[in-house]
Amino acid sequence: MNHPEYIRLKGLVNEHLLDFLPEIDNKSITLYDSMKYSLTAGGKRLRPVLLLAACNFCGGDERRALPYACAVEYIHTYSLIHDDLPAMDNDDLRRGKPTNHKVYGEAIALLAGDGLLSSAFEAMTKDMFLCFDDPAQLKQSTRAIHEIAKGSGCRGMVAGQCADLETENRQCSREMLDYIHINKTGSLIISSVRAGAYLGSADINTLEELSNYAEYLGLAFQIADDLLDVYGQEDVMGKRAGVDLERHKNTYPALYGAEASQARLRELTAAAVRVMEPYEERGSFFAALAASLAERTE
Ligand code: GRG
Repeated sequence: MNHPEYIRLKGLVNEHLLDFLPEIDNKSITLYDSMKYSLTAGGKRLRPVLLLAACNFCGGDERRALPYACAVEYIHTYSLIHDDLPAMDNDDLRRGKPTNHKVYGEAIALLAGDGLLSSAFEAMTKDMFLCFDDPAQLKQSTRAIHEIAKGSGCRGMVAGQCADLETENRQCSREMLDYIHINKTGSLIISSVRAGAYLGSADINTLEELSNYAEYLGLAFQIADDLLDVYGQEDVMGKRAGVDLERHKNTYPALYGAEASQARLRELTAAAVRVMEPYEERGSFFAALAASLAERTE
């Protein structure tokens, strides 16, 4: 996305992405290198940008939210490393580079994912220690961490991934497909927005509206990803195209066809834009981000 605010927030995340990793002993240098390899391989940084933007939208301080933003990118990167492993999607290319296990081997790739996941919680709880004397901030911080734990775990991303693997090679219902998409992809996106809103001390109505926006965006994002797998260019995506079809994955285009998937994508992004319309200029970044998703696949 070319929106100046997206570029600015993405730049901030890239600049500070390694700052919140724990200091690692020299003897674990391979672990650190493999974590760093995947973190710095590129990526859109969508989830951390959303977290920072939601915090700003609610009047919070984006600098305070940075460890949380980087933490969600650690979690996202861990999920990609594990997803690429032979036991899951068995991919050779990610973010335009050889996947982690192709460079470091399967065992180290597993550990790099584990290391990134726990580093995320170390980074966020380290920030939480700094708020012990400020009950309001401590409350925001606890809520944000709980939100991210929930969205990335067995009530969110991990559950979605499990359902995705279990339904491979057999046709699943439309309800199940939505369950997979909403959990595997949507939940970390939703959690990122909600965590940012908590860190910005959102009131209940704003939290609700941002959550609605993120729900539309999360599902739209996965439908766009499904469509790109069929019609996207490998050099732009940084990964192999046509993989979903090869693996008999349940996707929107497979179940509904390309045209209906594109229509559903447009419906969802339009709904996300509508949620932000009453906020006028203040909501314009979120609206533009949602609109750009539909354009990505046209
Ligand atoms: C292994 C627990 C576990 C979960 C894996 C994220 C995920 C769940 C699997 C990756 C496979 C995939 C294509 C999932 C759909 C979500 C998605 C579109 C991921 C890619 O996110 P982007 O496009 O990637 O934001 P970048 O590289 O830009 O960060």
